Amino acid sequence: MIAKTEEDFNSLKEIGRIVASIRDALVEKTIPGITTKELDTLAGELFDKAGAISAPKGEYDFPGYTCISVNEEVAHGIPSDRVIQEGDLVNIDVSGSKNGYFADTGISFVVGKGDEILTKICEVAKEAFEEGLKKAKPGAKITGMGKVVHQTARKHGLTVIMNLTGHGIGRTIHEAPDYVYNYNETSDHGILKEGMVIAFEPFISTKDEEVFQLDDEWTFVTEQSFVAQYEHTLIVTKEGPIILTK
Ligand code: M2C
Ligand code: CO
Ligand code: CO
Repeated sequence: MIAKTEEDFNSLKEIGRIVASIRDALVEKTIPGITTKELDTLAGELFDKAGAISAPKGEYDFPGYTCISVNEEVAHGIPSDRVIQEGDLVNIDVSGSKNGYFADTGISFVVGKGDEILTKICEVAKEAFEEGLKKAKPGAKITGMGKVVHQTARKHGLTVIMNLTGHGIGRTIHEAPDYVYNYNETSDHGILKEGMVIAFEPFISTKDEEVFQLDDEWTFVTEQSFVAQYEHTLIVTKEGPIILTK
């Protein structure tokens, strides 16, 4: 969507704060011994308390309030009896709506002490996000954000997942612009506009550049790589991007 009115800005900020606070609560609770289902149940309670609706559940009938992906799972992990272990790479992705406005945020992190490479991809995902953010200006090419994400990954000897992208958001979870690539997609001529609301989500990979879906029809995995995501919803403005999900 293109945010224009006071109501647009205030309502987007409200749902942005809600999904960010649920994300932070789940990250804090992610300790060895807890199951991903227990984390998701907490998210359900927090959505209710905030008078908000989970986007995966509400829009796609996803079997969970949030997507929680562990180790080999890249995204759309289904909350389950899987028990979190020390050293696990975990991604918590929280998206939801209130009063018809949507926001989306996600973060990958390592539980306790883990392999150096896992910490590295999480740090690079954040760095790639921050570099991309510098390109989020009205009038600029959307794919300019992805170009620097890819450059940042390569600078660290890493790469990106080509078939997972950011997206427009606002009045629903996934809307125009359909793709905010994580590389320079030369066929994409989309331009960032004043007030445009996007979810920007670099996916940084140790090697593979594609994900595929498991038979559960949700979970995205790679052949043999680890992947970290870092996602925020933002409004593009000439004064600089407004991050709604800090
Ligand atoms: O938009 C995402 O960040 C998720 C969608 C949840 S709906 C099941 N919030 C995303 C991540 C990976 C792939 C596609 N979309
Ligand atoms: Co998300
Ligand atoms: Co998203």
